[in-house]
Amino acid sequence: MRARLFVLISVSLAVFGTANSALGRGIVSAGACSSGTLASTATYRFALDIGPQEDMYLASEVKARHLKTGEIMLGGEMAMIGTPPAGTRVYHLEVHICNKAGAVLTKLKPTIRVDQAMLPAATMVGIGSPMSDYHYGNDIALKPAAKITVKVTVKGQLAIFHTTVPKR
Ligand SMILES: [Cu+2]
Repeated sequence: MRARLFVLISVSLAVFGTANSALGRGIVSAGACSSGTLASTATYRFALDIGPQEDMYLASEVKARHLKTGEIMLGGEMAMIGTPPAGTRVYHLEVHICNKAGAVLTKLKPTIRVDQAMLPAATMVGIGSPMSDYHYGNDIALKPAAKITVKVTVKGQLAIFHTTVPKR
């Protein structure tokens, strides 16, 4: 969902197309850390988004199968959820991390905790999205409409989000 939104917003960025060369430094984008649930720390800005489950693929699969939707896994591991526990649904939780100027930061090693449970922070970008969609997160089973606390730590800086899981 978010990925598609970024395709619309960032068409001009996508035209540059130099996705890989943009890795490892800040990628300026108008909106990456300004929509969703926001938080900031001394040197970072964060945007948390919880949406529907996403299909995640390796870059090689995306190329070989000409996939147009889902997300490319750039690092880390996909959470294997199987059948979600009773009363929960599988969502996709993603955190965009920017510097104070709003440039998306890649290759950080954040820890993400959802109500104290660790969520493996894989790195991803939506298929067809510019690198400004780069984010950290994973699929996770959550209770629809539940109030949750998400804590993201980067280089000793803690951002705390209080948010509500979407109903669906
Ligand atoms: Cu993702």
